[in-house]
Amino acid sequence: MTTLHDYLESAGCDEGLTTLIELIALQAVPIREAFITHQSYASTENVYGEQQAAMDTWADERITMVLEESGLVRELSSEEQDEIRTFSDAKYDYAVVMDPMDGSSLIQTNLAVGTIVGIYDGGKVLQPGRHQVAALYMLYGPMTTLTITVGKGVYIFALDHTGVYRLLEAEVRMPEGNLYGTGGARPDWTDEHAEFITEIEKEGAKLRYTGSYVADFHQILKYGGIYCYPALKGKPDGKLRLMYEANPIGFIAEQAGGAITNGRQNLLDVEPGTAHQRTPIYVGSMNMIGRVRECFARRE
Ligand code: AFP
Repeated sequence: MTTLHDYLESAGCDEGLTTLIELIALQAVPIREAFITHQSYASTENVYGEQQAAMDTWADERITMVLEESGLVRELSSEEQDEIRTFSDAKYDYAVVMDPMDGSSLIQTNLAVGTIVGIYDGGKVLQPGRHQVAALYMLYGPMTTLTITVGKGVYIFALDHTGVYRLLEAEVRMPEGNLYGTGGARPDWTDEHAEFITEIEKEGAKLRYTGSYVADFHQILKYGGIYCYPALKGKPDGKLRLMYEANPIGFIAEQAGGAITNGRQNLLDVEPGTAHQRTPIYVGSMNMIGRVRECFARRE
């Protein structure tokens, strides 16, 4: 069965990118082990003022250390760190953005959480998402899976008991579908968002939302539909982050035949101003994204 290594070679990835992707993917092994010993919340807050789960800081420190030691990464920006890190000794020019532990508030409930990563060439993380050379996420569910694109379609691998990723699904296509998940409380939704949700609910869309973006998106990737975290009254940029959450998942969605938008613009085209900027997110099947665009255009 095709391994991740076989696939990256056949996709024409050079040695540096192959090594970097494999190194990141293999962090799933210690991360899975650490869940048992890092159940609690830490006493620290991240740059957004959110209390960090013990696994937020553990996974962040672990992946940061591994990337710094690898010599493959010149810049690193993590959702859990205030500043962009520069590794001046790096021999390669890759730049990495990451949400080391997405959905961490669900760890104590044993629901699926994940690690999201975007990789750029050229040594800089502040680039539009469209410039990513690879995007991936590990999903820690009943299986540990790696969903990846290197700009040549989307592939899903499963981690086996020997620590090898084996191909589970090639050339994944996101079907049209009618599942939806949305963040934010209904009284806080904007008029555009409320109208969109009301319309799709009337047409039979079915709610599926856990509060773990990576898990909720994976369901949309497999079954079709839409994941939304909208602008909220008083929070026009919503909650999720452009660089760590929107761009890697958006790249994967596009490569699977879906799309990502803030309602008015494809998020992969947004030039990031700062590493931690937030954005409203709508990501999913083409039919649903088309409906979002229509709803927003009607209110222009
Ligand atoms: P945590 O990593 O703090 O659990 O945040 C998760 C997240 O950024 C994203 O994974 C979820 O989709 C979203 O927040 C959930 O937010 P709500 O709790 O407001 O629904």
